[in-house]
Amino acid sequence: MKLYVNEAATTSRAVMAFVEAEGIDAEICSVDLMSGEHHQPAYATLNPNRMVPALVDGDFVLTESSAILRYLAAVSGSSAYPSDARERARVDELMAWFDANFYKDFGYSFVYPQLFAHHSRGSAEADRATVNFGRTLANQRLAVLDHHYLGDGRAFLTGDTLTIADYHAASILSLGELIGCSLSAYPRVEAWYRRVCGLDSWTRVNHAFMGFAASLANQSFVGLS
Ligand SMILES: N[C@@H](CCC(=O)N[C@@H](CS)C(=O)NCC(=O)O)C(=O)O
Repeated sequence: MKLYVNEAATTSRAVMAFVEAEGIDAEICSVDLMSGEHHQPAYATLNPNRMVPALVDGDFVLTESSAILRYLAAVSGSSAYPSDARERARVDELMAWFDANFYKDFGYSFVYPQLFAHHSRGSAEADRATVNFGRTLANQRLAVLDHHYLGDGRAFLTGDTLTIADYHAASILSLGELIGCSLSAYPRVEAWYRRVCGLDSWTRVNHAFMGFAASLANQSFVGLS
């Protein structure tokens, strides 16, 4: 199996941490997003969306990090994607929520427009409006995560055991590290996030990302409050 990733990229890190934690035999193939390697035919043929990650298992090519996590959990028989229908549905619910709601607002409207020129909405005014809109929605989402999904003080997103939803979600939330985002208004979210960050597998795959975050530490960004 070959797993195409960028070591600092959000959705790549979730899959890499899971592969590392489960000891899954996958060759990690690095794709350089900064030089545009994902736009070159070799990679763009594999994933016409020109995004990482992508998994190649023989003649089977799979994109979308959440689908890759589910596939890897299935082929490795990992209990991190439970077989019980309701437990599995809860994991799917959280992954869908993070993909469709949280990543859109927190990542694409709040964090990315502050960092990357290709996420600009075309003018400084439009960028400011986007970031303000994203901040409002990100705070609403974090409040739901804090009070509802994690509201009973559970250790992980769907209960007391770690699942692929935790890898997926923590990698998206970790984007806040790039803009020095404080989670202090959301203590259950912060405690859960720190718990995932404390996993050996997480620490091992996040060196490049934390280096990137450190390189931005002197810049000022719009925060959550
Ligand atoms: N929904 C996709 C999103 C993948 C994604 O956003 N990948 C980013 C890195 S985190 C990427 O490849 N970006 C390339 C670019 O922005 O040009 C997934 O979960 O795999």
